Amino acid sequence: INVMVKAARRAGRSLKRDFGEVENLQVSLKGPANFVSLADKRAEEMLYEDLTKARPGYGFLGEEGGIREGADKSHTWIVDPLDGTTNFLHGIPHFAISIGLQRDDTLIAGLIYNPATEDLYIAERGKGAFVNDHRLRVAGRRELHDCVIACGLPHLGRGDFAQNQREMAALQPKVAGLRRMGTASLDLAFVAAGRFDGYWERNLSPWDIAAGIVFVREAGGTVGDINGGDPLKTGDIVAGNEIIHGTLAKILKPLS
Ligand code: LIP
Repeated sequence: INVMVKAARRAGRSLKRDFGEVENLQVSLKGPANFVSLADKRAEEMLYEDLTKARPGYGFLGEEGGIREGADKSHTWIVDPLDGTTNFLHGIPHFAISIGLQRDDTLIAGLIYNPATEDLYIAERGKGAFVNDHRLRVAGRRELHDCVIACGLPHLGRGDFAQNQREMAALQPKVAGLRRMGTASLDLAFVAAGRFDGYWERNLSPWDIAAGIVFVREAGGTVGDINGGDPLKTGDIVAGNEIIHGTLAKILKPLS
């Protein structure tokens, strides 16, 4: 955790300097509406440098650089240097660095850091989840009609719009509110913090959710793939307390 915190703080200072400087960030497209900028690349290189210096053998899977193998085949950092790139480039201060640590097939630690608000979330398997030293606990609401549920929306070039419309039609009338914030790691951190009662999204990448999965579990919640598999492999995730997770999965699964 100390290694992760130190690395995230340095990369976070770099993101903070770059925030609001879009014209100097050489923004380009990786695919339709899939932006990357110098800010993402700089932050990822800093994280790679610091994390591999502290743990030389570990592998490193980053959103921008892909997989960089290490001698230690059992440990891998799973890193999104800038989750919520679109928010960042539009001056919306809701973005994060997300670092997960996997040992063999188990996620053992996570860090999510929003440099704009300086909220630092840390979680370690079996030791709990915290934001700025306050312990996190998922919300206890049991009925969907009391719940605020977060989601992701497909956008230009990515996702199944018809499926998303079926999901919206099924859920919108049943919940107290739906939210789309634009940063998957923070959506999961907010579920862990009990701010959102639940969350689902499809077509995500491992770096969007590796850290967040540890948070939901350590805050007493349930997180899985919509169809029951491993969300890290499928990218289709649903999270909440045990009851809300079950209710959401039951509604979403037949719409898959
Ligand atoms: C983004 C997510 C966002 C999701 C987008 C995208 P990026 O990550 O966190 O919530 O809806 O599809 O994957 O690309 O900004 O790191």
